Formats: sequence, structure tokens, C-alpha cells
Amino acid sequence: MKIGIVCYPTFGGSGVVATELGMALADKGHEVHFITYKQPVRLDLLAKNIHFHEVFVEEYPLFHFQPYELALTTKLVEVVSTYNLEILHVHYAIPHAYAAYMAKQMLHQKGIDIKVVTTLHGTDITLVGSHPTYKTAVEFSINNSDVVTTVSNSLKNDTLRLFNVSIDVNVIYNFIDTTKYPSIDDAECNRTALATENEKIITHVSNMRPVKRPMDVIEIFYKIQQEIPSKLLLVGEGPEIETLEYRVKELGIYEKVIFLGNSNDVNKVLCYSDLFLLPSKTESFGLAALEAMAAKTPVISTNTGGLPEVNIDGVTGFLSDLGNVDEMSQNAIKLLKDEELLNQFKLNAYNQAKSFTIDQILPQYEDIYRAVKVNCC
Ligand code: GMT
Repeated sequence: MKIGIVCYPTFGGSGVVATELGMALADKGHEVHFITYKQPVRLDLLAKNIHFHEVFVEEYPLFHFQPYELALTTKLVEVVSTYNLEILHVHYAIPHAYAAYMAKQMLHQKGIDIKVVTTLHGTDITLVGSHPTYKTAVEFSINNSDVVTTVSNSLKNDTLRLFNVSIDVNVIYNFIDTTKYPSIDDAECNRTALATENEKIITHVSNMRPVKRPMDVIEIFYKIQQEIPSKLLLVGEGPEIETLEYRVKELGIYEKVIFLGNSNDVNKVLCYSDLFLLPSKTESFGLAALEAMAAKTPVISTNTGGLPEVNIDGVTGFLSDLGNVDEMSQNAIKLLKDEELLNQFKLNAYNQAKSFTIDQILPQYEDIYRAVKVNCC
């Protein structure tokens, strides 16, 4: 099939899912065209069947906000008609589903029928999409897609609760390629660079936005390190970083917290991590938790959104109410103190991750593409 993928090219989960999906589809022989404003961070441009089309936004002094939707719509019309694409799969509704709808109408006038598959990822529904500023347009774009998917049951329920939805919503979970995670014995899994032999390594990966509650990560770690020799690795960049650094200095734990910034090597950090912290306010799925589990790292998380569909309380980690920093740190200490229990949880986490492998999820998207083509025209 000839498939166009529209996504954010940055380190966010929706862009990662879109990129990994596109590369796996290309690997299976589909022709995949990425259409976005920058090359996606995890995209292997030299791989077979992969194409990338950059959306340029012409700046003009009159514009306070650059009209990205218009530039994207124009590019979609051009790419679909030039390469005879059959499916446009847009990740994150805002503004991608809206631009795809507009492109579909323009292509229809040229006698071209393109099918639009919209995957909702989380904040495009919860925090941002349901805000009155966007809600009408997001609802319209959802209802006028040919197929809609969400990345968890929780996000499906949120979508049905927050919007007046007149189309079926399919759940297709986030996925993982477990082969991409080195094991602790591999040379590239170099834990000695960051911690001593007797220290435990605790990791948090996010875009450091308030929704991820990174300050809770610091408070949880502060309690852990009082009882267990340990280091905290923070991977990712975002608006909270400065405040976090300030708090870490204030607590006197600066030498125990390592700020790694954005990284394409998250798997190499996770392979030697003993515990992963994800105390998010909301999380439609929690791809970061799944990535940790694929690297045999148990997860201490909140019980919000789709996290209970991924992290199993008392098995692959522990779940707590939002903001319950005391319980989260107690659970972390309990695990880190008991080597046997920790190893059991590491194994459980890995086994749970294996139920979300790409080879189980990819065919679900292919089935949707095939079905929407058959029902078409
Ligand atoms: O987590 C973010 O803020 C990034 C965001 C995105 O769309 O890029 O992630 C969302 O999509 C991921 C992939 O489907 C999910 O695993 C994350 O849980 C979800 N984030 C939230 O719902 C906050």
C-alpha cells in the first residue's frame, strides 16, 4: 500500500509511535511517505520504501502565527496526488486531522479519493483538544475521518466522554520492538559511566512538562536516596527543567541527579536502570513506561489514564494516586531493598512488555488500512 504519515517530528510519544510504525510498514514492503515540518528524530531516511516531504511555512510579517495548517494541507494535496497515495494516517488530531480533512476535500474535487485514518494520542483529546479554543474543530475532524483509533481503552473512553462522537473508535495500543533493547551484559549497556557498583539507578524520561509531574520525580528520589545509595537519571528537555535544577540544588542532591537532555539512546540508558518513575497527572498510555519495561525495568507510576492498562500493580511495578509521593517512594524503597523481589519485578515487566510487540500491533493497523480501502469509493 502507499501510505502517507503525518506526525510531529519531535521526541514526543506520538511522533515516536508514528515513526516506528512507518518504518515497520516500509520494512514489510509498503511505500511510506512522512509529511511534516522536520525530519522525525527516529526516522531512518536511508531505509528502503521511506520518503520524507518537508512542509515549509512561508513567513510573512503580517502573520502573528504562521499558518502551518495551510502549508500542511497544500503539501498533503501535492504528495497524495504526485505519489498516488491511498491512505493518509495522521497522528495527533491537532492540527493534523483538520488539515487531512481539508486536503481530502480538495483532492475530491480533482477526482482523487484519499482515506484518512486519525490516531488520537492523548493530550490532543484530554488537555488540549477538549479546550473550548479547539473543541469544535477537533470534534469535526474526528467525526469526518474515515477511521479513528486511540492508543488505549482509557483514551477511547475520554474521547467518547469529552466529544460528541458519531464514528466508531478502535483501540490499537502503543507498541515496542523488544529487539532494540540491549541487555545488561551487552557492551553498549555501560552502567559504570554513571553509577558505582553499589548504587541503584532510577530513571525518568519525559518532555518535562507539568503534566508529567517531574517535580514529584525529584521528591520521590529525595526520599529514596535517604535510604538507598542511588542516582537519578533525567532524560528529556522541557519547560520544568530549570525549576527542577533549582529544587535539586536546594535539596542538596545535585551530585546524585544527572540531567541527560534529549536522547536517541533511551534504550541504552534503560538497560541498566533498576527502576522507572512516571508520576504523570494523566497519560493516555505511557509509552515511556512500556519502553522501560521492554528494558526489564519495573515502573512506579500513578494510576491515571491508560497507565493501569500497561503497568500492573504489584506485578510489573506499583501504581499510586496522583501526587501520593510518600506511597510512591515507599514502594520504590521496598523494591530496591529486596534484590529477589526486584529481579522478579524486572522479569514480570519484560514479560508484560512482550504483549505489546510491534509484530502483534502492526497487523492491526494494516487490517484497518485494508478495510477502509475496501469500503471506499
Ligand atoms: O506525553 C506527551 O506529552 C507526548 C504525547 C505525544 O502525543 O507526543 O504523548 C502521548 O502519546 C503517547 C503515544 O501514543 C502516549 O504513550 C502518551 O501517554 C501520551 N501522553 C499523554 O497522554 C500525556
